[in-house]
Amino acid sequence: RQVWVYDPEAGTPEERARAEELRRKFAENRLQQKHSADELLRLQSEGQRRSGPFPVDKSWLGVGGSAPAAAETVEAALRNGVSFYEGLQAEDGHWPGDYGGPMFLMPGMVIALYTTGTLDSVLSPQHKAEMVRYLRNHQNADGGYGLHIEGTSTMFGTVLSYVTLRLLGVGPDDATLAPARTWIHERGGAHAITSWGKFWLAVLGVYSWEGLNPLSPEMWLLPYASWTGIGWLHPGRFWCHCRMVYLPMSYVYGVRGTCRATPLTEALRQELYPLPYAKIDWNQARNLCAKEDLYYPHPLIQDVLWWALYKAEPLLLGSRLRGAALAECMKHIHYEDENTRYVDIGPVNKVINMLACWFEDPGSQAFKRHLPRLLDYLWVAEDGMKMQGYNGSQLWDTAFAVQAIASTGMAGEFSRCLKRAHEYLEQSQVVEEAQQPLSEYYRHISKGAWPFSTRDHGWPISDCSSEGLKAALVLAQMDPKLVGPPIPEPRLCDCVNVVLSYQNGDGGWATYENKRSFEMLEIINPSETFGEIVVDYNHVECSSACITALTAFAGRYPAHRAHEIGAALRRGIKYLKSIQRPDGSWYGNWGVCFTYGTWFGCEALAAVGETHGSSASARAACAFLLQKQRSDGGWGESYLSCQDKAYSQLEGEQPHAVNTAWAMLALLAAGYEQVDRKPLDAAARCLIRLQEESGDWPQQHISGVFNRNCMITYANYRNIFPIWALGVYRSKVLKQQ
Ligand code: LAN
Repeated sequence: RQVWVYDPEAGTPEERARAEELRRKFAENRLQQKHSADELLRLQSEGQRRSGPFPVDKSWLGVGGSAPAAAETVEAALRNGVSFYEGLQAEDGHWPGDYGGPMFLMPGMVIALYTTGTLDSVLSPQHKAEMVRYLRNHQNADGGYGLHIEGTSTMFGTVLSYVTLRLLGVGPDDATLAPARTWIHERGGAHAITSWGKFWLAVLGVYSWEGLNPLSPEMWLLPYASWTGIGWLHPGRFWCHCRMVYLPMSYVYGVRGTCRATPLTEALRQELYPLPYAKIDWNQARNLCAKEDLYYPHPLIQDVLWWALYKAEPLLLGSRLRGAALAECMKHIHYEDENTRYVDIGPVNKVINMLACWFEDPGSQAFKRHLPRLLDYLWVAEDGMKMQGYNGSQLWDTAFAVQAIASTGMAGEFSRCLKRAHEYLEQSQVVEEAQQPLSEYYRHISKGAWPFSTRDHGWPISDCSSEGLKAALVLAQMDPKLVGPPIPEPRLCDCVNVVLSYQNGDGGWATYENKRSFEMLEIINPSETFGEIVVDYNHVECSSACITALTAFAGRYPAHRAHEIGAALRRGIKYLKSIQRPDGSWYGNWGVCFTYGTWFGCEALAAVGETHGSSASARAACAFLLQKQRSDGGWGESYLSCQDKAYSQLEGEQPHAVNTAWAMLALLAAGYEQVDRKPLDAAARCLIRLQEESGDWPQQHISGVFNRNCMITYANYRNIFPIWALGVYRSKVLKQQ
């Protein structure tokens, strides 16, 4: 658990002054990036975004002054990089890091705390001060707030940040709030917020429940079986994050769970709208959404569906059927809470589950158990306190870090660090199933899996299991005297069992579960701001991670389920080739973006022996990456790639260390050094130039994404991937000299 506790006595006055100084520097750096984000809109309209090929000066391809970095320089950069990174490791072996980014999470927590009357008992004055600092830091120049820290202003971000600051005690005439309010009013008012925003405002009592499209809890009473036809619409078939968010939302909607009226909620009813509250047309507001927020507009069929449910709602409200539906919802909410030790699958259902437990019974044990686990989601960084996208990225970062450090060939030197990471891996594997019967709760098997964060959280994920398995296998090959005892074989076999179970009929792998419905179901995605949330889709990342884990495992334990693994690999590779884009790239779903996806694509091909020399697919991928390489040797992809699904780089930006590392790793996996090492030499030099004296790399633009449109910070990536890329470069290119 990563829990922040304020200690007024911590550090000497000098240390505190230094920390303040660092914080100022970091915040300024963030804000500079913010300004470039504000310019996005202008740049977009001026057509200054480019997707290459770039008219680059590739003079570095020649000789003079561009000789490859000397082996000693690379070695020193690596040693410096790993020893700095080792300093960030926690005692239990993982690497704590900022997992913030989205701007719509903390408001949910603050509204839930305010509603349940626990704001002051859960958050200390220092928590609140840091939250206010964060919200001040991330305001855009136009007064609004984005969906995420680098995004252009949206109604969702602006209204929720406004409300949060007010609940945290900031007055309406404050220099941050006045321009935010103007931003809202100029666009018609807070009723043009997205549907999730409408939900939060309704809970707080500053928006009418009449203004929501129905979140009918009755959907949980539909039959699940597909032969019934309607069974395809059962929430048990949704992507687990979508299912787990709409579950407590529909409970709270179904009971119209609302905060008591207070002078502050009264004031907000006046501040949020440019017209009198009583004059708002709620029926019309149901489908109102500011154009700034609209990423996935409702198809017509949805409007028809919501209209029908809206008409049915007065009959359902308070009925016996509603009672049965609500009981079914609470059954699933309690199950989720208990099976994640009240952490819950993510930040959104965490706070809404807590609210549901409170509305069910304010004095309940369930509600009390929720409270301390809120702190797992909070994180203080140089820009203030934020709510993170998960309870951390502990396992994920640790699994990558192990592979990165192992690639440097300096394991002996850093064995203490690897040993601790090894212990963390061992401790965080999920060793038992969730409570039975799994199928009644729509849960996939977990035993043997690795989670994204911690064992307490415990939801299994295909690629986290695979990266965990690969890290365990790498460590198992090292001297146990140095890195500790290997994880026993039966536990690795359990993991393989999970990984195999995740493969879908079409050969691909999705995230937490098998694909349970059709892409077509996306037409009922009501979220406006998020794309592709209804179905657990296959992804290049998950598929590649599973393929590379299975090949690594088969290399060490060739007899175990050999036939099945062989067949899974063949189907998996075929699937991956089918989703490679005509330009040779893969679209990355969880990182920015084509450099990330293409790295995974190349790793999977390499795992089955397909490289530049032998595979057209690998050659196409290399050609794509080389075409995007900048004249400074690096790569720098903008997050706009993710939303637009087209490679995007902004004019005037620095090369990005993480993109550069991904592209290098991809080229190295494809064996491009055997064709021409010069692009790799230039990329390595670029990474070394970007490295700071301390051995750290700068935190540049945001690197992670989900559901196409929302970005998320992976602070550890700035260290892990440059180390990994230079490590592989050193062993594959320099050692071959
Ligand atoms: C994550 C975090 C980890 C991520 C990887 C393992 C990196 C990826 O390869 C598979 C998908 C997964 C597990 C993932 C899915 C979506 C998550 C859970 C997140 C990005 C963290 C936050 C996000 C969650 C959906 C945020 C809440 C928002 C909703 C739209 C429900």
